[in-house]
Amino acid sequence: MTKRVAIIGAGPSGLAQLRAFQSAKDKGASIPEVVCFEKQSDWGGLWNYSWRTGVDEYGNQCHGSMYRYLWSNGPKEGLEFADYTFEEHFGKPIASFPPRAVLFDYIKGRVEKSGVRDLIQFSTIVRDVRTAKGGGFEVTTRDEVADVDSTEYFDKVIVATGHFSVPNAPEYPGFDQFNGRILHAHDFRDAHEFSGKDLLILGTSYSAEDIGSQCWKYGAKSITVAHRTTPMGYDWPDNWQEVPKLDHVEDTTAHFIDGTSKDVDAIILCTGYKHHFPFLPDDLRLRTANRLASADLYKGVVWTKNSDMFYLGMQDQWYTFNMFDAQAWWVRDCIMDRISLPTRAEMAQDVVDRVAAEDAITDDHGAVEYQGAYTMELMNETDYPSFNVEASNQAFFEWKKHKKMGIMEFRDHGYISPMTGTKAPAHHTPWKDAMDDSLESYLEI
Ligand code: FAD
Ligand code: NA7
Repeated sequence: MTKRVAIIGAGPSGLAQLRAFQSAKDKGASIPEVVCFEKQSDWGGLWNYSWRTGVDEYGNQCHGSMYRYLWSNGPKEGLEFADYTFEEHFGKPIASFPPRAVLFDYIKGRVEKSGVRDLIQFSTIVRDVRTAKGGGFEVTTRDEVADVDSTEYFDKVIVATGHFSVPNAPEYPGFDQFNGRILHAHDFRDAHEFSGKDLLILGTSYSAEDIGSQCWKYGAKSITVAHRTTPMGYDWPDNWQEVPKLDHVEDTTAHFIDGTSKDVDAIILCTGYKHHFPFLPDDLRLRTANRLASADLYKGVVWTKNSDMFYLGMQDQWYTFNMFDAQAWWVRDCIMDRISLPTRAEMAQDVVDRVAAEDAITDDHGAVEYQGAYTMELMNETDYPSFNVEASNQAFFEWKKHKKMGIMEFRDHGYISPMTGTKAPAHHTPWKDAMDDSLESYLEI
C-alpha cells in the first residue's frame, strides 16, 4: 500500500516539502501519496499578502502578518534556495533586500516550475488531527468553499503552519481606557495610517524595528520604543527614542517605569507570536518558546512522542527558506525510509543536547553559526544540493555590521550569493527614499 502523507500549510515550509517529494520523483523514486491542505486560497503563506485582519472570509483566524511596503529584513543571501537561485528566477542578479512581492514571486517560481500545485487543496482548513487506532492519523478538514467537512486517514502528518500568526498580546494597566488605537503587529497593514502620529511601540525585536522604521519612513511624527529587557541600541533618527518598560497608560499618556511619560496617538504591540495549533490534541501538540532549538523535536523536525508526526519551520529564524528545504528533504527521506530513526530515548537526548548547545551561545554571531550548522547537518544527510553555508553566515555578519552603521541605510548594501558567488548590485534607490515596493520598480536597473 502506498503511504499517505498530509502536509498542513502551503507556505514556504509546506512548499519545500512538496518540492522535496517532487525532486525524488524526478529522479525516478516511487514517492508516497502526498496531499497538502492550505486554508488560504493561494500559496506562499505569510508572503501571500492579505488586507484582512481579524478573521478571514470564512470566520477563521486570519493568517497574514505581513504589511504593505515590507522589504526583507535580512539579506536574501541567507535564504536563497540551493536548487533554484535568484539569478535563475529573475534572469539577472538583483539587490539584497527584496520587497515582499519580489520574494513571493521567487517562492512561486520554483513550485510553478516543479508543477506541484495540483497536490494542494486550497481554501481547506485542517480542523482536527487524531491518532488513529493501530497507528497513523485521522485528519479532519473543511473545504470552506463547499462548506463540507471530511475525514481521511494518513500514515504521516507534517505540520507546516508557521508560528508568526497568532499574536502574543500582553495587557498593561490603562489599556482599556486608552483614547487611541492599540493593535498588535499581526494587524498592522499600512504605515500611512500613522503618518503625523506619535507612536508607542512595545518590543525590541524584528517587528518593533521594522514596523517602527516603516512608520518613520512614511511620516510618523515620533516613534517611542519601550523595552522590557534591553534597548535595540541603534543610532536612530532624531524623532525616535528608546525608553524603559511601559508601566501604565492614562488617557493618551504612556508612563514608563523610570517615571518619564509620553503622549501618544497609538500603541503597536510588537510583542511576538505564539506557537498555536488549535487543530492538534495535547499528545501531538508542540509547546515551545520561539528559539533555535525547539522543544520535543528530534533533529528539529520529528515529534519525539510519535515519530509519524513532523513539524517544519518551528524554530526562531535567521535562516529561512533554505533551512526549510533542508528540513523538508530530511523529513522526506525519513518518511521514505532512507533515514532511520534512533530510539525514543536517543531522540529525547538529541533535543536536550540541542537546547544546551543553544543555551551556550553568547551572541548573535554564535546564533547565526548555530543555525547555519544545523541547516548543513540536515542537508548533508540528504541529496539537497549542498551550498556554501559559510558564505551565508558571512552575509548575515556583514548585515549585522551594516545595521550598526546605519539602521535606515542597511538595505542599501549588497552581499555575495552563497549559490552563485555573484555580489548583489545596490538597489537603484536608497531604501528610505524608495516608496514604490512593486516588483516592476524593484527590478528596474
Ligand atoms: P507561513 O509562511 O506562516 O505559512 C503557513 C501556512 O499554513 C499558511 O499559508 C497558512 O494559511 C497555513 N495554515 C495555517 N493553519 C492552517 C490550517 N489549520 N489548515 C490549513 N492551512 C493552514 N523571513 C525571511 O526570510 N525574511 C523576511 O524578511 C521575513 N519577514 C517577515 C516579516 C513578518 C512580518 C513575519 C511575520 C515573518 C517574516 N519572516 C521573514 C519569517 C517567515 O516566518 C518565513 O519567511 C516564512 O513565511 C515561514 O514559512 P512557513 O511556511 O513556515 O509559515
Ligand atoms: P520576537 O522576535 O519573538 O520578539 C518579541 C519581542 O516582544 C521581544 O522584544 C520581547 O521582549 C517583546 N515582548 C514579549 N512580551 C512582552 C511584554 N509582555 N511586554 C513587552 N515586551 C514584550 O517577535 P517579532 O514579532 O519581533 O519577530 C517575529 C518574526 O516576525 C520575525 O521572523 C520577523 O522577521 C517578523 P524581550 O526581549 O523578551 O524582553
